[in-house]
Amino acid sequence: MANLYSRLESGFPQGAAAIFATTGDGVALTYQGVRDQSARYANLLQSLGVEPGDRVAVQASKSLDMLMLYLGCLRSGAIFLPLNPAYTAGELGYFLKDANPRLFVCAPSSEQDVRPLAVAAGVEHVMTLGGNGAGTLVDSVSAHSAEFDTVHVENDAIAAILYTSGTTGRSKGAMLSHDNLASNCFTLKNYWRFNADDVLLHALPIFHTHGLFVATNVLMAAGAQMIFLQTFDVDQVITALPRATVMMGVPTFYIRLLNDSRFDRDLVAHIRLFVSGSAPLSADIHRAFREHTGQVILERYGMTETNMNTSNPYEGERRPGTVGLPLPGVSVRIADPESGTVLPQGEVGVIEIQGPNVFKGYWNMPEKTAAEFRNGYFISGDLGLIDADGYVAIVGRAKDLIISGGYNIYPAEVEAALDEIPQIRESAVIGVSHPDMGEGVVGVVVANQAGFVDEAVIKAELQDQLARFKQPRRIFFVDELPKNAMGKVQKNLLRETYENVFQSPSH
Ligand code: MLC
Ligand code: AMP
Repeated sequence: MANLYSRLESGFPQGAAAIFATTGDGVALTYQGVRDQSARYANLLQSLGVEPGDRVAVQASKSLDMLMLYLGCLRSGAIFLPLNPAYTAGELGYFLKDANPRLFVCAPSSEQDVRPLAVAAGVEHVMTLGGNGAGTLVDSVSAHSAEFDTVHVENDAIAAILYTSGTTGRSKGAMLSHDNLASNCFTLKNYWRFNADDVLLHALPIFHTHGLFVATNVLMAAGAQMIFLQTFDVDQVITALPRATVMMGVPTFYIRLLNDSRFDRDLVAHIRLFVSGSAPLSADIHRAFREHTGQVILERYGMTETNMNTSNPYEGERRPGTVGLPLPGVSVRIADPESGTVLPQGEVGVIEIQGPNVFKGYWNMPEKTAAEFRNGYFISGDLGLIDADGYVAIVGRAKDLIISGGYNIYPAEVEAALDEIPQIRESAVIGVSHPDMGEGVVGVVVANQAGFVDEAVIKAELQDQLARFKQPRRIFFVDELPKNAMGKVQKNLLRETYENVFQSPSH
């Protein structure tokens, strides 16, 4: 029973009417519908010649069809490869070339633009999927049988590839096996007490670990149901909360809810669990949420490469400013960033992780994979400590990374795009405190021509180069960047200078 789908399906409720998901439009999909639709997708994939181990890349709006395609991939042994719809054509071209999928599914509205990229990358089939159930993928799938024998795969077989950017160089495809995903989802189901009576409010995107694996796999493992919202829309979330028992989100979700006058204690008195992750939840927001609602948010810590590593306890103290305890079966240690020596309890170092949750490596990048492991542990790049009670606290990052609204942005990538602009000589990109997104992106640039200070020109140049969420919200012009004796930009000084630029309400 190594196939993740088979393991999940063994927990599906038996009754024909058991609901899997309702959407914002009130449309419902039953668990029997999940069995049937995922079988149809698996059959469709086979009919297209998609073989076990082939990649199926998808860049489309969130939809239940996209989830059924994910399950169809699992069932047929194909590798599901979801991509953020915000990626530009240039970014997409790289992913298609690197992953070389057999099938690429895109939004109907972008087909004309992206088909040539897919053809250039040697992709055999291009199909379309709209958020509203339109497109050639959905048209084709209905002709296929709702019977499919889920294929047997080895535990180490790859179930999904998720791309993550790096501090240097190209994006890397993290390969997650059936076993990686299964082990983490059953651990979380038990740790967070998921059961068939739960109703999960799902407002996260499904092209990342959080919304796809943590939310959806755990839900299916428990045979629970979900309210499946297209995006985090505060009105829709407030309307849906009375029907939910659990919500998962990034800190921005909780910040936005706290800012809404309709969000109060009565609205959420029946909720049994609020989970936060993907970005730091400040101890202040944690406390404000508790004071306002009486609910104690459970914060957990994960990564694309490792799934979930630590979690505050379900019963027991959920400590603000910490990400809780290592999950059962997961080993977390704190090491000296340079030497790798394990540090004594209480000292700050780089967080390293080992366990069945840890990925199988980066697609086609054995050297990069090897460089991120030390003595069998994955080097997270997060700085933290473990307190006397075993709680892990993240105190910083050894990697130059910005997390905005739960999305990762690597300054090196944004700097490279800025440096391409003819008017710019050099640049430095930093993250500074943002009241809504946690961190906001700021570009500090030196112009080629004295007196050039046109922020709008620079922003316009970036428009087609980088996904919107990576683009600096503010650009500042300086005569020179502060550098140390080695010539390295002193980003800490820049962060101090620009620390308050997002504090006014207009940002
Ligand atoms: C959208 N925008 C963002 C952004 N999201 N900019 C920076 N950071 C973001 N996260 C852009 C939009 O394109 C828009 O551009 C402008 O910012 C304002 O958009 P908005 O309407 O305010 O944003 P919204 O659509 O509401 O999205 C915000 C959000 C969303 C927080 C709801 O980003 C989101 O769902 N984030 C969740 C990310 C996530 O799931 N992360 C998990 C990673 S897995 P314009 O053109 O209008 O200015 C992981 C492992 C783990 O990290 O541990 O879980
Ligand atoms: P990603 O590569 O998108 O999977 O992002 C993983 C990174 O998100 C981690 O390395 C952390 O830096 C960050 N992260 C995830 N959860 C938390 C959390 N609860 N607190 C602080 N940072 C987090």
